[in-house]
Amino acid sequence: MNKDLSATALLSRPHRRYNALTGEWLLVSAERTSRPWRGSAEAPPLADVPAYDPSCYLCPGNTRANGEQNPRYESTFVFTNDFAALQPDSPVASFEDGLLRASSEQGTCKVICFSPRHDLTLSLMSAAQARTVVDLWSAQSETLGKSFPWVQVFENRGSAMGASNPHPHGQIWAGSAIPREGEKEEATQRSYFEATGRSLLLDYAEQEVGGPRDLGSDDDWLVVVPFWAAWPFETLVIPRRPVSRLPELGDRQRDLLSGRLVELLRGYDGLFDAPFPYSMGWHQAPFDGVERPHWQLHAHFYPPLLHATVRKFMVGYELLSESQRDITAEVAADRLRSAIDSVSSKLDQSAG
Ligand code: H2U
Ligand code: ZN
Repeated sequence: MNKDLSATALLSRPHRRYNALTGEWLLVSAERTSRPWRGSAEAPPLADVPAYDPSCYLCPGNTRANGEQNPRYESTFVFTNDFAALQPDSPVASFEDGLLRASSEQGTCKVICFSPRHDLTLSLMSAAQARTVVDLWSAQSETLGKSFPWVQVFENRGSAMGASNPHPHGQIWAGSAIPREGEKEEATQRSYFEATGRSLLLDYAEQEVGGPRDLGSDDDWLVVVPFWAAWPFETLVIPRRPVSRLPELGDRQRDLLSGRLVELLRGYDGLFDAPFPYSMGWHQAPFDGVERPHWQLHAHFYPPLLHATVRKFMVGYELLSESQRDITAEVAADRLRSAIDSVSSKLDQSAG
């Protein structure tokens, strides 16, 4: 087996890659991006977002859709989603009739505002400001984990990803069942740990550090375009020491993470010189009191754009057969790394 990817014909020809974290394969059709595109174009993101918007339901002091008034918060702010998809008092029940099965689900949905400023996205924050968001994710995970085993922290950024409002915010949905993605990652990490005695993602991180898909690493963190990325500029953020859940992160890990996140997000915004849409979220071990040494905390970033105004659609083949991407993970990593470097050098110049 050849251990040097660039010495194979794979990089320039259609091939499949294995996603070790989900156990699924995907198709990589390198150099397919030159095909003509006459489909839909994404609207350019809103310019000139004000620091306060009197019509925003997340700004401090404003009234939400259910008539409640937000406090005049000065840092972060959390409230229960007024249109929650999960309810804590959903009655416990189950149903089975041959192949038909259903079971009730209990949970809660929180909306988490990252800043009182309507215009201060994570990518525009200083590392110290981003740290308040890291602390918020952790504290909310700890609290919600006392009542529900699955705590899904996420952010939809930009209208292309369905965000309803530019005010910097994320969501947390906590529920009683381990959902599909959690189950897949539980199975792959567990079987790797049982076979080797090691953590799948820690081993993966060590293999990627300093390599062609590494976008930035330090003693505690790796930001990488995963070898098996499906979305064009997908990234994975992995702690380099064993950590199962967000609340376990120490002070230094949180500081370094805040810096890495801001660096990555500025690179994303720099790529097409516009606020970059994405869905991101943390995968952490279930909060069910069970020891899960195989589980490694990590964040996924799934941005939809292939070009400034062209999005990747996960449609026909992707829906019916398997995920497919047009540029290799290595090309995407080169472009993202250049964007990160050029934003950093501009910041250095303006500071100096
Ligand atoms: P998204 O932008 O990712 O959709 O998140 C915003 C959430 O805020 C959305 O789930 C909730 C919506 O239900 N929301 C409220 O809870 N109260 C409001 O007044 C408006 C929106
Ligand atoms: Zn994951």
